[in-house]
Amino acid sequence: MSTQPVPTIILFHYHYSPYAHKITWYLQLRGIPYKQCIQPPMMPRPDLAELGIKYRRIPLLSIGNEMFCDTSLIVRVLEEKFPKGRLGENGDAWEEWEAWSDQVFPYAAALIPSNLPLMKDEKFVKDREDYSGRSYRKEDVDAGRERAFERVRGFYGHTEKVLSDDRDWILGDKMTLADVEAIWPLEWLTTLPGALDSTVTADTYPKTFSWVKRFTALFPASKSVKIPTITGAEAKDLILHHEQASTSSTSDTGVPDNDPSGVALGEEVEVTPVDTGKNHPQRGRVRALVKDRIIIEVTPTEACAGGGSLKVVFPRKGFEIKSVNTKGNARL
Ligand SMILES: N[C@@H](CCC(=O)N[C@@H](CS)C(=O)NCC(=O)O)C(=O)O
Repeated sequence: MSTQPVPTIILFHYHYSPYAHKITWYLQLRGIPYKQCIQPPMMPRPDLAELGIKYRRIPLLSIGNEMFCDTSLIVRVLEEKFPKGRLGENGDAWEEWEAWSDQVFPYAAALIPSNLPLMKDEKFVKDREDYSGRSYRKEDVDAGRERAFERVRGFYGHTEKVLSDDRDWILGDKMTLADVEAIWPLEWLTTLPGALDSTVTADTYPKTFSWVKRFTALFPASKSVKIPTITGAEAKDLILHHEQASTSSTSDTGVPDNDPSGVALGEEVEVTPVDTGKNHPQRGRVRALVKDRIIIEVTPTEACAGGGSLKVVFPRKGFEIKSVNTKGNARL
């Protein structure tokens, strides 16, 4: 029996996305080889559009010809595909931390100082309003800051309490997936000049700041980490490449009769996140609906020689699936 080659893994991200940090850290901690395709920090993202991807959030991760959306799914898929030495091996306590940091993020993002050059860029402001559905105008950001800060102090207080028995890591002596899941928004804030003030420092939350230091020390200096970077055209070619497509790993097809979505196999649908990025639904044909995943087939705008499509996979949690036809009829 021939050994199946490991399909190429490509991370689509930009360097200052804290959600992307969760995945780059995970990949590096696991020693999983991957390539990266760097994306602009705001829309449009032609590399993704070329692949037929309308979903706007970052990061995305492709494995072979499957594109996985949302970090909750990406982490689960990597844990499944690389089970030996997985970081979530000691039960599912990490899932609480995953939900916790999703809660932290909007408050952390509300602390991006309004005087940063990016926040004065009208294009960025509009882009983030489209993404978040909330105002990024200076006066609104400034007005919401203290309330957000109060919550953020509560989040640092929470980790401080958990670490108060002098444990090194969130679940005890060992660094686990819970640390990766919990740390990314807190670490991000410590790197954003002007986001925090003297109420959140290594003096006020010493255990948390030491934990962040301990965690980031696990990684070599970023300059010495050479992640191969590829262009959008190279990524497209790798994803749609015929042999790669045949190493497909999401073997599920089909839709159970009693699926609550009411959509059928092969039907054209739109998949949309329920929280942010709602203005960018992803279209495709239903290939499978399983307990925790939505798998649709997407045909790129101008496929490479030999044609090809890709499977785009979403978690069910946090996403809505709707038939395009039903939507069409509803509009009549
Ligand atoms: N639930 C999503 C959230 C991802 C997310 O919100 N990412 C931010 C970047 S940290 C984003 O997409 N911002 C808007 C953009 O870059 O288009 C996930 O876990 O992947």
